[in-house]
Amino acid sequence: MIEVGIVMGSNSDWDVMQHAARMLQDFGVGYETRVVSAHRTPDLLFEYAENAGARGLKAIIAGAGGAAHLPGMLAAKTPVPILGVPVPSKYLRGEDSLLSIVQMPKGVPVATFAIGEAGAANAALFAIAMLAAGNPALADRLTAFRQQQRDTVLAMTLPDVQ
Ligand code: RP5
Repeated sequence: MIEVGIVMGSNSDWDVMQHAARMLQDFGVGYETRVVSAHRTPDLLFEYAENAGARGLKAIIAGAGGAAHLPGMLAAKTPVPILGVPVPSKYLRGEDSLLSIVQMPKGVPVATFAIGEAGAANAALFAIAMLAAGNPALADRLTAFRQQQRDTVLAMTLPDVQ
């Protein structure tokens, strides 16, 4: 069952967005991936957003760089929660992407994550947390993931001063 859509403005975003896909895969959450560009395929964007709810998507992770209008325009066209991932851009290193995604007008929210790989992975974890509210087995996997992170940090050691 596909519950999460991962969309991005270009296949050049995949290096970053694959971290969302990998996380969903690790948790056994069904997802799909698509290139949907706000500026270059606006009709496809509308079609994807308009059908998302009826197709059973519970969340859409949308990554874009530069003038990153994809997450906001999806949010304008569907009530399915949109999780926006700012992709690092060539000239402004993703600060443009971040501000384009986060500064939504009141009434049309996009949950906005960190620039780059951490944001993509965290968007997936956020979608997993939302789905876990109605899925005890998934909630258990999320708890185990958190415990594993905790144990990794507790086992960290630091070198002696040279
Ligand atoms: C955005 O423009 C995409 O999300 C991508 O981050 C950026 C550059 O796209 P390409 O020129 O690599 O196709 O729409």
